[in-house]
Amino acid sequence: MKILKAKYILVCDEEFRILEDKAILFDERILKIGNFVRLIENYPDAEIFNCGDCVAMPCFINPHTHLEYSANQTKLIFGDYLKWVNSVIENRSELSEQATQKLITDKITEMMRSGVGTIGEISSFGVDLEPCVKSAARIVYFNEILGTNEKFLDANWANFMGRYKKSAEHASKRFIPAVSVHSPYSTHPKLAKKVTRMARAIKFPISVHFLESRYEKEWLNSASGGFKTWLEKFAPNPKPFYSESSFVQLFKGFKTLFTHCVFADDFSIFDEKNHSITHCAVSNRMLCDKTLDLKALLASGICFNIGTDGLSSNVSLNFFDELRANLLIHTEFELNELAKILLLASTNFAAKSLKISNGEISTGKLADIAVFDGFEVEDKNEVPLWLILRTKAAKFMFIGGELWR
Ligand code: MCF
Ligand code: FE
Repeated sequence: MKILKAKYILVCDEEFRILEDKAILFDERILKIGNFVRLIENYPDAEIFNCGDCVAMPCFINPHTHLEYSANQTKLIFGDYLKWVNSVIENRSELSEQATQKLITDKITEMMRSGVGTIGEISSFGVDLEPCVKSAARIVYFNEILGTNEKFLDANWANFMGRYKKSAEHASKRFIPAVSVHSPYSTHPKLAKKVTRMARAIKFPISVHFLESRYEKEWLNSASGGFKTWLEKFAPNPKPFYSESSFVQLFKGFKTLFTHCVFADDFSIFDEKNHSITHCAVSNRMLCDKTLDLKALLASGICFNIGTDGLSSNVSLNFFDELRANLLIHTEFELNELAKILLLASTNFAAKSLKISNGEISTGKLADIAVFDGFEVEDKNEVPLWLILRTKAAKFMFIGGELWR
């Protein structure tokens, strides 16, 4: 057992409680929260971490990364989705070859140093499997499927199943195999339906990219625009496979993370119980000219979380860089209020989206706890904002109660 004392504990419950000068007793899970001295008296054998000046909170959950694209620096074209996706097709094999095990491991470590304890990795090729399995982080490993040409669907499925089965051999408390349907424009309904049949049996979460660009919206709603000519490269006479709502309907009743949704204008199409939106603010700024309507999303009651996306559409996997970008982009919110919302989305809400019992400092939850350097504040309600503005790295973390530094 361990006891951690902190100046401030951000509980990250729905009320966003902030505890002052309290301590947490935990092993793999959180056992008690209370008075430091009393906990030491009652549990004399516990290992003590007295971080009197520090801030403790649940580790961040980054539900959407593409580690296989970590070698990208300036190869991929930013500024326009169509130019970007063409540059991905041109460079993806070279980039995945350059994504060595060491590079991917270093990127996971970089994320963890910024307080991330759980990573949702979108795996397109499987080269990220070993570093993810070996990592000390909790990983939800989303094997991606895509393909539009009828001729190659069997081959696409076989390739996907090969990767999925390999990942399933490593399933553990820390490593959760799952699936990702790339997007409505890139994935034939025959493949998407097969995946949902599988998901029904295995009950893993699904991740999809959705409504990320104007091109996608135009394609789904009027079968025209830049995507038409682009998709002709892959299959003759392309037609949209879905409408916005028929695509969402495919995942009705399944725990699904819809990444981006920048061009969603009606959040009521989502299933409130099972669906969540993953917001990747920097990636959206890099690839299109609009950001998610966070106010409308909050009003809709659909759960949301914060992702960095990969270095394919970002320049940093440090979670604090992403949080700071969110603070700057979403000028429609009062700053301190937004800081709280962002921390909650990155912990409690993300845990709910992925169905993992962490993301909150409460009895019974997994002891995934990040500890950050403290600072002086007049009022404890300023802690969320200053934490995001001032922090680059965690001091140390516990994942499932095990110390990581
Ligand atoms: O999330 C960003 C932008 N949107 C879509 N896809 C990707 C992103 N970063 C990497 N990707 C990958 C995706 O997994 O790029 C490919 C897919 O394998 C694009 S489709 C040829
Ligand atoms: Fe992505």
